[in-house]
This record gives sequence, C-alpha cells and structure tokens, in this order.
Amino acid sequence: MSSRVAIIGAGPCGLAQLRAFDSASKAGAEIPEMVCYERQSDWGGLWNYTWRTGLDEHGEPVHSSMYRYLWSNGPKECLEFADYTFEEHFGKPIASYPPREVMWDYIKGRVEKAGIRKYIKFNTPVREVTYSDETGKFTVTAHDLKQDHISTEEFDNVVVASGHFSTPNVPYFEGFETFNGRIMHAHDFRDALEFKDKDILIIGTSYSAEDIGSQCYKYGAKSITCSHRTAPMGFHWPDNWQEVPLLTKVDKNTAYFKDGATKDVDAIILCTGYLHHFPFLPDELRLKTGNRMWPHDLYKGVFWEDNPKLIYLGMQDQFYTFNMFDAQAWYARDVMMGRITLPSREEMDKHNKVWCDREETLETDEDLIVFQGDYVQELIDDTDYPSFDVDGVNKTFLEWEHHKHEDIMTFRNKAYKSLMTGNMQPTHHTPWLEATDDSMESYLGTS
Ligand code: FAD
Ligand code: NA7
Repeated sequence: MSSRVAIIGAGPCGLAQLRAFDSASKAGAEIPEMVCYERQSDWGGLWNYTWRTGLDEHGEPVHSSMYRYLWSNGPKECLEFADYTFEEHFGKPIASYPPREVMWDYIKGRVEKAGIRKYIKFNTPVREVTYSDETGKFTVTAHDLKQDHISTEEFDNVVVASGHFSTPNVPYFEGFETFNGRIMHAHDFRDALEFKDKDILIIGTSYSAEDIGSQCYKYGAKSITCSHRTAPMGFHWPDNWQEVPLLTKVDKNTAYFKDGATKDVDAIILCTGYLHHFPFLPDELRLKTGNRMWPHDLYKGVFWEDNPKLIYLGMQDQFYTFNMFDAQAWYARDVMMGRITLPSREEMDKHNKVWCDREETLETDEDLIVFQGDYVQELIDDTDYPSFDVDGVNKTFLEWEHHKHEDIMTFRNKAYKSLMTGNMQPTHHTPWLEATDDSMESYLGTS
C-alpha cells in the first residue's frame, strides 16, 4: 500500500501542498494517497469571504477574518506563484493591489487547472489527531457536517495547514462591560460602512489596525483613534486620525488613555491579533507559539522536531505568503516522498538555533523581509519549485514600505514589475481612495 498523507485545511497552504504533489505526479512520479480535510464549503481559506460572523450554519467557528472592500495589503508581485502567474490567469498584466475577490480567483485558477479538487473533503473539520508509536501512524478523526458523521482514518503524515489568523486574541479593558457601543475584534469586522460618521477607537498597530482604520476612513468614519501598546505606527495619517498611548479604561462612551487624554467614541475595534489555535492536536504534537518570524520547534520552519512526520505550513508571521507556502510545500513533499532525507535531531536543533538566533537580531522591516527571503531561498534551492528572483521580491517589498511611508492612503495606486514574467504591471484605473466598488469586474476594467 502506498503511503497516505492527511492535509488539514484547503487554504493557500493546503492547496500548495496538494499542488506540490500534483506537479510531481504530472512529472511521472508516484505520489502518496492524499486526503485534504476542509471545514468550509469551499477552498481558498481566509480568501473565501463570508458575511457570517461567530458561528456558521453548522455551529462551527467562522474561519475567515476578511472583510468587504479588502484589497491586497502588499504588492501581488511579492506573492505571485512561480508556476502560475497573474498574467497566465488573467490573460494580461493587471494592477498590483487586487481586491480579495480577484486574489481568490487567482488562487482558485491554479488548482482548478491542476484538477485537484477531488482530493478535498469539504464541510469536514478535523476534530482530533493522534499518533501511535506502535504503528508509526496518525489517526485523524473528522466530522462530515453534511452527513453528520464522524469517522477516522490512518495516515503516515499529517500536514497542518489550518492557518493562524482566525482565532482572535481578545484582551479585556476595564469598563468594557458597560461601554455604550459596539466592541468587536477585527476577525468579526465585515463592512466599513457600519462606521460611517462614527468616532472609532482601534486598539493595535499592525496590519489589521492600519487597514481596518484605512477602510473606515475611506468609507466615511468621523474620526479614527489608534491606541498603541508598544509604539505608534507613525504613518502620515489624515487629519481626522490620531495615534494615542494604550487604553486604560472606558467609562460609558469615554475612552481613557495612559497619558491621561480622553476621547468619546462610538465603537471599539480590537485589532489585537490572533492565536495559533489547534484544538484538534494533543499536547505532544501541538505547536505553541506567538505570531513571529521563526516559530520554535519546527525544523526548516515546517517539520515538528519531536515527530517530523507532522508538518506545519505557513505558521510564520508573514511578509512572504503564497510563494513561501509553495516553497514549504515543495520541500515537505520531497521529504514525504523520500527525495530529501531529514538530518538527525541534533542537526535539526543546530539548524534551528541559527535561525532563532538570527531572529533575535532583527530590528527593521528590511531585516525581517530579507530574513524571510533568505528562508524562502534556502527551501527552493533544494527542490524543483521554479526558482525565482527572491532578491527582486525583497526589493519590491522595500519599495512598498517606502510608498506606505510616503503616503499611506495612496500606496495602493503604485505598480510594480512582475518578478516572474519581467513585465511592468499597469497602474489601476482609479485611485484606491476613490475606488469604492471592489468587484472583480470593476478591478479588471470589464464593467
Ligand atoms: P488560511 O487561509 O487561514 O486557510 C486555512 C484553512 O484551514 C481554512 O480554509 C480553514 O477553514 C481550514 N481549517 C481550519 N481548521 C480546520 C480543521 N480543524 N479542519 C479542517 N479544516 C480546517 N496575505 C497576503 O499575501 N496578502 C494580503 O493582502 C493578506 N491580507 C490578509 C488580511 C487578513 C484580514 C488576514 C487575516 C490575513 C491576510 N493575509 C494576507 C495573510 C493570510 O494569512 C494568507 O494570505 C493566507 O490566507 C494563509 O493561508 P493558510 O492556508 O495558512 O491559512
Ligand atoms: P498582528 O500583526 O499579530 O498584530 C497584533 C497587534 O495587536 C500588535 O500591534 C500588538 O501590539 C497588538 N496587541 C496584541 N495584544 C494587545 C493588547 N493586549 N493590548 C494592546 N495591543 C495588543 O495581527 P494583525 O491582525 O494586525 O495582522 C495579522 C494578519 O492579518 C497579517 O498577516 C495581515 O496580513 C492581516 P504590540 O506591537 O505587540 O504591542
């Protein structure tokens, strides 16, 4: 019997794993039997938008944290698949910051072309994974929600591709229980129009804070106040936007900050990040980490060192996304297929330490980007994933950072060169601030 691989999640990471095996198969190799379990009814992970919040129609936690009007927060040229370009998908160069629907279409295009939907069991959350030292196999228990049937299967490898931007980190601040307005986490944010003409308070200073605040500004919020724990974001914000120290308490509608300042607000949006949450894994298999560039205990950033037959994809904090997931999936595939042999535990620890130590030295965004670029390069050097210009991607990221610091409300009007095709991409037909229709037809200029 050939070996069997379970993949948990059909978001960009899980799809990368399926595509990696598929490409080996199309090149004539014998590949393991694969089963991909996906909790949602469709693929694409976070990019599969839902209007729902809280629990879904089956009583499962809603996975997606994406919202209406979301446009890519980095240039698409930095995440482009090396084996399936945007130009191949759309038949022409397109502007650099596509809205979610356009991105979702692109993600789907590659896997539809590959014909790998057949491996996925939709509406089927994984409930439990265990490992037996005796048999050397994993037992995966999954719940078919449509049939309301729970079943188990055995596998030689398990690939955890369940994402880590879905379970909200929700801190408490004094007075929240009597606040006279809406308190929500970014995970439940869906439509900025809800906050038109409102004074909003955002807690947090990372991507969600920056982008949800910008969305609210774009769609007519009266004022945006951003409260920071560590440091302000420091962009050139519009006049009705201020950055303040950390919230200390709220009383009715009044927010109090560490420096003694106050502000009356209508709503509070907690952009306080997410938890790595794997309720289906036992202690000895479960990755425990915050959102960081080099999660510990993972050799090459993917293999669970205590039992490298367990693989985690995409668990890093991310500058690089889709092409990094591919690099990981191709490498993991080659290990699972015996093309690459893992070193001893001691060697793994040694290798890990080099990356951990380097992570400690990272200070600037440039350091973080180059660090992740070097990691991607290390992985792709060892597999047949089409090599691409990682240094060029790093440079595009740096241009992007520069454009954001020039003007946070216009950076999405810029265009970049594809590192895969070498073609300059066009600027979008409408400046981002004025483009209120985020449909694919509008973006591609076909309506
Ligand atoms: P996910 O996309 O989260 O997919 C995980 C999949 O696993 C989901 O389909 C989920 O249903 C499934 N799953 C979870 N648990 C189970 C279970 N127990 N059983 C079965 N299935 C399960 N990246 C960019 O490159 N550009 C952007 O502009 C960008 N914007 C973002 C905006 C937001 C608001 C967020 C939260 C993230 C954004 N990201 C962006 C980063 C994002 O993490 C990646 O683009 C990508 O979606 C990660 O892929 P993934 O497969 O690891 O996880
Ligand atoms: P991140 O990038 O993990 O950032 C979380 C932010 O939340 C960060 O600014 C933290 O501040 C802040 N935070 C966390 N806990 C607290 C508490 N208790 N009080 C105040 N502030 C807090 O998450 P994002 O949601 O922004 O981004 C995740 C992904 O979504 C990203 O990849 C994007 O592409 C979209 P800190 O700096 O630690 O003080």
